[in-house]
Amino acid sequence: MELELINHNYSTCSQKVRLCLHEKGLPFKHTQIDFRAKDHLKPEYLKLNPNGVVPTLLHNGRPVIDSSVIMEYLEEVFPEKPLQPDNPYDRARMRAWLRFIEEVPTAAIRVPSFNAAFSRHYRDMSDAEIMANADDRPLRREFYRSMGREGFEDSAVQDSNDRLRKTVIRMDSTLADSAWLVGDDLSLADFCVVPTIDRMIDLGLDFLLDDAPHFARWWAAIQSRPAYDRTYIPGSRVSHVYQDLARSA
Ligand SMILES: N[C@@H](CCC(=O)N[C@@H](CS)C(=O)NCC(=O)O)C(=O)O
Repeated sequence: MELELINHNYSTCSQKVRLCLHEKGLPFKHTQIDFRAKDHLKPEYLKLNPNGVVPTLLHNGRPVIDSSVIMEYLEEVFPEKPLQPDNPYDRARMRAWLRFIEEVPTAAIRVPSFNAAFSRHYRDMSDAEIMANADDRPLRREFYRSMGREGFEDSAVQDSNDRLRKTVIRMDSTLADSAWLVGDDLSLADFCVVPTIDRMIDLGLDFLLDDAPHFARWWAAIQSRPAYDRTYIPGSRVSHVYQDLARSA
């Protein structure tokens, strides 16, 4: 197989790439790592991705890392069924969205995700174990240190909610004038933020999506893409794995 995606079903960064691969109709081998076994921190994986995170794309065996970089790489190598504008100015607008999404909502969603789902794995660790666990993470040492054993404090949760809400408002204002985040065509910018929105809903943060009618229309359009269903296979939501998070319909 020409393309292999080393990833995790419920990793939001992996979902960005899966959305693109499915939308572009590119077959790929789906290799899932085991986070609990720390597969992503083992020497053989760190040789491919020294950041110790997923996803990693292997293209004919060569690694490409970082989800947004992978998305743009796929555009360059497989330009059929494009997911980027054909002119430099609009591509710059798309990239500005990518950078904003990486810096603001992608970082913000980690706080409620860890508090609701993942921090439970650290609750019974000693201080030394907490520090050693944080020190193992090439990209996220400070993040794991500040989470500690109890999860993030209320002020961090509030700050994260504010950043998520500001993202929705900014999107709603853009989507008042265009079908997608960059003009009339779906692009990488839209797919970059989809996993954060899906995670917000999964965690019960959908109240942050209220009163945003243009955003609501966009979200319905995203959900009607076949690529969306093909990406959100069983195990792709934290509530599929941590069943105490599942809400009754
Ligand atoms: N900038 C990287 C970030 C990737 C990232 O943070 N991946 C998360 C899952 S969404 C991960 O592998 N976390 C592992 C960990 O926290 O140990 C990208 O976009 O690929």
